[in-house]
Parts: sequence; structure tokens; C-alpha cells
Amino acid sequence: MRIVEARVIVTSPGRNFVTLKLVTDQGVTGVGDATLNGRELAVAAYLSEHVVPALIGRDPARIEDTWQYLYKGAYWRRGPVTMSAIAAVDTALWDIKGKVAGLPVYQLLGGRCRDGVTVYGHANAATVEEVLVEIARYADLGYRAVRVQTGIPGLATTYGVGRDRMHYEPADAAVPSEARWSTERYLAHVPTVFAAVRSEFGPDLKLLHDVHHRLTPIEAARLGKSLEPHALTWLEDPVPAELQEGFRLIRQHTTTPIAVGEVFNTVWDCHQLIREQLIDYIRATVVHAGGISHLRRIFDLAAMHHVRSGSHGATDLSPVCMAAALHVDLSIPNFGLQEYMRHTEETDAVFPHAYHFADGYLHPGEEPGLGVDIDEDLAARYPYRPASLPVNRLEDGTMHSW
Ligand code: CS2
Ligand code: MG
Repeated sequence: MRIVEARVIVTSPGRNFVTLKLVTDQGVTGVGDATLNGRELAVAAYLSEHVVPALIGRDPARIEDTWQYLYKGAYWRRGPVTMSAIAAVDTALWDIKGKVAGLPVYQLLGGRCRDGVTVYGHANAATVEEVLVEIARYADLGYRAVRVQTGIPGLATTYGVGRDRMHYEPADAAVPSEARWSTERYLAHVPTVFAAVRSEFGPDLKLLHDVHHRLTPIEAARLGKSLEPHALTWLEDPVPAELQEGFRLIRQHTTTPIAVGEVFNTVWDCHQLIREQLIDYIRATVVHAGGISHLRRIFDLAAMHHVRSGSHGATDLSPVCMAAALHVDLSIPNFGLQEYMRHTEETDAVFPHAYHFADGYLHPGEEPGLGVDIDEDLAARYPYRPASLPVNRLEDGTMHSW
């Protein structure tokens, strides 16, 4: 079997997505997500200009060899653009292998290790009273875990608090919009939110919170300590993620579990965090961490060091990435949680998929391959629209770390 065509499809059914579709000489096709929020066209160009020409004529069965060829052959290793492009190829090749074998990809990865993939939803609201209502909605839908974000009194906007209820999209203007941030106000407010949530919902519901890399290690340590009575499942991205040893200080001070990794692209971004057991959950996911093959390598290292998975699953990762992540989640021994934000109806229509939510779990379905596709005719009706993630400044105008 040979790859005869590789199409890079950019579509914007509510938000931008980049998808790679590989076609073989026997008519079998595979899809891979290549979406990098705010930098979509960089990955599309990387694929079209540098990867697609090298794929034509290759044997699609050689997944690992193709990964090594694209990673080592580029000379310029790593980075989100490169690794998202490699991820798209790798994901599409696993999809093809599953279809050829007549098996869902999770079977090729060793079979299921659990009945379903436990997911967490996003409860966002401006105030504590409103967020309690949102959490109740998720609990009623059967969710076992909820990420809780609220506005901060005195700040006009807060990243991570969506404008819509069930749907969330942080990228807005073509040129980044700017928001103001106050660490003092934030640190004073967040523990009061979780005190209210615990007293309303009791001890069973798993609660998570995302800091979006906004603190220094000692500030993060203080936040972790102040949240200990409320028993969070994880505190996410407490500090900017580049400095792996920065997490040591947090670890020394608090037993609140730490999650990080949505901005990581390779095992080299997190091997120290994992080996030193400085984190509890590694949040890398298929599209930004080199595909199913490389993500599994990261999760295997994590399994040896008591670190569990917690893959990123925001709406700026397409349903193709979500499907692929679910096959990985189902088959690894050290699965923790999977983020799940519902895509819009427009997005779901462009990417028909077999995965489904039931009773707090996602299930990838039993279709051969990944069980997801792209409707190219429908996709063509949604042209690309430039959109960027916002930037933050401190109250005096200083650019914030993230
Ligand atoms: C967030 C995301 O889902 C998360 O945990 O951190 O909203 C993230 O900021 C976006 O996916 C960035 O594109
Ligand atoms: Mg996050």
C-alpha cells in the first residue's frame, strides 16, 4: 500500500481547525489533527511545503519509521509547529492501520484498560453564585469531575472564563486583545470559591482549577497550600512551564496535586518533571505532542514515576484529536482524567465521530481506525478567520509572563 495523496484542510466551523487527510492507492484514508490555536496557518504551511511532498509514495504501515524520518530528518527538532505537523501524519497513519486491520485503534495499542474515559467539564462564571449553578449542570449531566474558574473581583476579564456557557473559545481578535491581571486579587479570591463549592457539593465531586501559568513558584505554593482543605484533584499550570526545576519549590510546600503539559511538545519538555516526580498529571495531548506514537512514549515514562495522564481537550483541539486521545486514554495503565469541552454543533457536523459521552465517561466507539472523519464539502463552507489568544498585562501595564 502507498500514500498517493495528502490534503491539508483548513476550516472554521466556529473556530479554526487544520486537518491532514491521507489517501492510499487502495482507497483507505486516514485523518490527523494539526490545529495550533492562533498559529494554524504556520502548521498548514509546514505540512504542505515540507511534509506532504515527502509522504507521497511512502508505505502507510511504517508509522514509527515515518515518525523518526520526520522528526530526525527535519534537523530542526521539536517546537509546537513541527510537532503538530508530525502529530497529524502519525495520527492519520494510526487511523489507516486500524481501518486496514478492521480494529479500533485502542485495540492496536494493547486493548482497553478501563470501561470508559473519565472526563472533566468546564464550569465558568463571573461570580461564585453563578459558578455553583454551572457545576450543578455538569453534575446533573453525570460528570464526575469539573474544572472551576470564576471572574476575579476588580478585574474586568479573566482568561479561562468563557463568554458562552457550554462552549468556550479564548481566541478572539485577529490581533491579540489585552487583559489586566492582579496576582494579589487572584490569590485572595480563589480559596473562597473552592470553599463555597465544597460546602455545596460535598467531598465526592472531583474539582480542578487552571492557573494558566500566571504565578511564580512561591505564589503557586501559597495557592496550593490554601486550597489543601478543599482537596482539589489538580491545580493546573501554576507557573510558566519552561523551567522544569521551578516545580520543585511548589512540591516542597504543598500536597495539592499538580498538573502541567498542554504547551509541551515532546518528552524533552517534561522528562525532569516526571523523573523527579514533581508533578502528578502530565497534560500533553496527541496533536501538540507528536501524535499517538510520541504521546504514548511520554505516558510510558510517566507510568514509571507515579505520574498519570490528563490530556488537554479544549475546543481548539479538533474532534480528530479528541478521538485519538480517547484511544490512548482507554489503553494506557496510568490514565488520570481527560479534559472534555463540547464542540459546537457546526464543528461536530464537519467532523462526524463515533465517540460519545455517557454517565461521566467518553467512549471512543468500536469503528475501525479512530472513528472520526472530516466532511470536506461542509468544511469548505467555513473559510479560515484569523483569531489570536489574548495577552495579559499587570495592573501597571507590565507584560505578564503568559
Ligand atoms: C486551557 C485552554 O483547556 C485548558 O486547560 O488552558 O483553554 C488553553 O488555554 C487553550 O487551549 C489554548 O489554546
Ligand atoms: Mg489549561
